[in-house]
Amino acid sequence: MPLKLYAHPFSSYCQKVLTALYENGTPFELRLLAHDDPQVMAEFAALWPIKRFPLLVDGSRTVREASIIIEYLGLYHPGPVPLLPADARAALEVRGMDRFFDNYISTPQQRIVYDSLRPEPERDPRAVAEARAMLDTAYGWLDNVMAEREWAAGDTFSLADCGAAPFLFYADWTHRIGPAFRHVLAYRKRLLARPSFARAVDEARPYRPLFPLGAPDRD
Ligand SMILES: N[C@@H](CCC(=O)N[C@@H](CS)C(=O)NCC(=O)O)C(=O)O
Repeated sequence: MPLKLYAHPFSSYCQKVLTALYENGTPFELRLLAHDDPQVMAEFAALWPIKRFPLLVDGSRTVREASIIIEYLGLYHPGPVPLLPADARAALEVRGMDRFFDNYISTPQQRIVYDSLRPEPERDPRAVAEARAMLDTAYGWLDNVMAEREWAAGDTFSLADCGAAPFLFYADWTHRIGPAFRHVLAYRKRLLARPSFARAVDEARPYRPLFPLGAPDRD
């Protein structure tokens, strides 16, 4: 039975998992979450009432949360590119960077985008200002880290880079990464050149008009 991934190509968390799948050439069936396909939407809601995607189904097993899905793939469907080091101490650094990208790049980025989708009277300018400040702080911290590294956790592409790629991609669209953060900008460029992520970006191109803040004419 093929792996099934409930996902949407334009979603950052889905691109995180797609990047891991493409790194290893892992075959899977995409269950495209689209509002004009109520069957797939109903399947998804029944499997995961929290309704955050992506979601992986492997036979009778349902796997939630992008980072866990990537770790699961490494354990149950390993390919030529291990995305988590076998050494537990090295793995801790990868997981630490993975948490950084989820919590301090993606979370504030999503907050800004979700706020923009609300009707004007329901918007929260203070939360948006805090999210922008968090992104500036996170860019600054990451710039120091990436001054010394090729990939998020060192010399090897890992789980942390799978998340960094889409999160920095959309973070720059949402709250521009300024020229002062040159190591972050260079890292984002390396991520865009990585064939696995470049494929995810290409597959999502048709959906760019959906970006609520307006997709910039680059990347
Ligand atoms: N913690 C989840 C977050 C997933 C997430 O936020 N996915 C977004 C799409 S990028 C989503 O489900 N959005 C739908 C919504 O918020 O209703 C993970 O790591 O997989």
